[in-house]
Amino acid sequence: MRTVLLLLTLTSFSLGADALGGGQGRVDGPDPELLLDPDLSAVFRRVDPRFLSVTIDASLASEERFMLLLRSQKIRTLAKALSPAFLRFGGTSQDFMVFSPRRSRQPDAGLTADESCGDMRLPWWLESRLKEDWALQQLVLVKEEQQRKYRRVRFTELTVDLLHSFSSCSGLNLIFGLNALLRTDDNSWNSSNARSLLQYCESKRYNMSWELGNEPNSFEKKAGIRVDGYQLGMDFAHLRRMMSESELYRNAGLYGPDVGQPRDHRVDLLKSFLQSGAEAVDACTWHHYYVNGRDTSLKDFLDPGVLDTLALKINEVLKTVKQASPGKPVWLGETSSAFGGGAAGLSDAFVSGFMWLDKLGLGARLGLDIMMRQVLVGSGSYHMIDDNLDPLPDYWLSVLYKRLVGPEVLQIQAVSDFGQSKRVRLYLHCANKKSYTSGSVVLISMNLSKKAVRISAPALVSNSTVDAFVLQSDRPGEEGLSSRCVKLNGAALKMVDDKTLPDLSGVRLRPAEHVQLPAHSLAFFVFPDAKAAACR
Ligand SMILES: *[C@@H]1O[C@H](CO)[C@@H](O)[C@H](O)[C@H]1NC(C)=O
Ligand SMILES: *[C@@H]1O[C@H](CO)[C@@H](O)[C@H](O)[C@H]1NC(C)=O
Ligand SMILES: *[C@@H]1O[C@H](CO)[C@@H](O)[C@H](O)[C@H]1NC(C)=O
Ligand SMILES: CC(=O)N[C@H]1CO[C@H](CO)[C@@H](O)[C@@H]1O
Repeated sequence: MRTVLLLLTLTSFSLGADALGGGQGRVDGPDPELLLDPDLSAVFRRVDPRFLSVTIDASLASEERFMLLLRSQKIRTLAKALSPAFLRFGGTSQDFMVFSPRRSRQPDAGLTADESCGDMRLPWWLESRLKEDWALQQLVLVKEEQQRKYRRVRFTELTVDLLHSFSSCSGLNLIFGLNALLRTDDNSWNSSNARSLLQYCESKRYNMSWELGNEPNSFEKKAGIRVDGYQLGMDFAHLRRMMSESELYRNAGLYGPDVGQPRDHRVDLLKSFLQSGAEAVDACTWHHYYVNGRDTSLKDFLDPGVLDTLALKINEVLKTVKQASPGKPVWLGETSSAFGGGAAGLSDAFVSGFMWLDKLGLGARLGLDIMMRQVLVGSGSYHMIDDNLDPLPDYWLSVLYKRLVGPEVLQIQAVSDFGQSKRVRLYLHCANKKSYTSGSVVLISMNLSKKAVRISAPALVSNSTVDAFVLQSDRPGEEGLSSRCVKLNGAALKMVDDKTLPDLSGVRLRPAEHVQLPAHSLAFFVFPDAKAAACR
């Protein structure tokens, strides 16, 4: 069985709709069809098992005490469920941060990093105080960003200690973004501060990897300093030499240049960076946002045309890297829906999931190896965990993705006779072997439209059970799209307590039943009996 035809029938037929909370009236006339042609015989491409990764914006260290939020029991529970993944600490403020060690180890009540992963965490009163203060701090940060006035931020051992203990206790691999705007008189990178940070981290045996500079294409706008790509590549080579002198960091990862998405002169910057820096980096990183958070709308978030713009950007970056440095992995080093901190009411709402899930599907299929989501927690409204440290819809979507989706991407073609398939978006992977037996596949699907869709997949479904995981807003209609609460198969998702996630199991549909994709929904359909040769 090399290729199996799947039949997607788009109707309002409502069998199974109760279980999934969908279901609309019947319509007359012939049903439009979408024919799917998956290739289950071979792996099309393979991504890193940490494909879905996350970031924490360096602005969390704008006052060092906010880093203590990373000791919250709730954040640790939530982060652990995303392992394996990278945790990137970086962003605009990284290029204004200077390591200023305290050296002395005076115990400053509450202001020390716990090295163990045990139960002792942040006292509740301190957590609630920090959450309140952080909400105010964000207003200050937004203002600074608007005026492009960035303060130099000094950080001590505490920031790295907390980052390291948070990431290692949660099973995440830490990437620390170094300041590239410390320059010498001849405009090369002044590495002396980074050297002292690396020495400290080595003395603590912290296993971590590194980056240098964030969005160098806008250094001039942010700091009045112009650094061309070729010089930046030389700076990376310098950092790589420094790392190779360290026993611990000799084989550690170095990623860059974290350039903004292709536009204006950015591709030239990337090209000249690769001339001098390609050999120094283990992966070439760039950033992507679909829209500007200040002037976007609900319509953009559901617009297949907007989602499709990502493919052009990915292909342009892949082509550039392939020419200069064939075989070099390409990563999205920072990415989300809307730049400028996100769009409140959209980036933090159910509707954000369409951009996030489509990005995960498209990125894996087109050739990216890692995607780092801006942000896990902290700045802006594109966070996965809100300011009260409660998970938002994109968090739940990410946890399900981690549990269900394996790194093997399979090919799936869609042929329609009605030319409207852009609003139903589909991707196919092997199912995650930690959750399902080998041979299982998972269909990732989205319906951006208002009406319900029936998926009838004879070859896979009629002889196989299906585990359905359908995510919908807790409220119907347009209004539901901006909800911050999401339902899985009809039940609202909520932590049981600070240490426990809710049950995230699917609805098992019997063979021969049809699976259903309600309006405005995101879904994973796992076919445990698919016996896909590619997934054995
Ligand atoms: C160190 O971190 C890297 C990822 O950054 C990981 O692959 C490796 O297994 C880690 N090594 C140890 C000894 O934990
Ligand atoms: C680099 O920075 C350090 C610390 O600010 C300073 O002492 C040193 O002179 C600088 N080196 C160069 C070459 O500019
Ligand atoms: C599905 O099951 C039917 C009846 O058991 C069988 O005739 C058919 O060949 C099976 N199809 C596939 C694709 O395995
Ligand atoms: C299908 C689609 O494009 N999304 C669909 C989801 O709901 C209804 C189903 O037909 C369609 O009109 C939309 O096209």
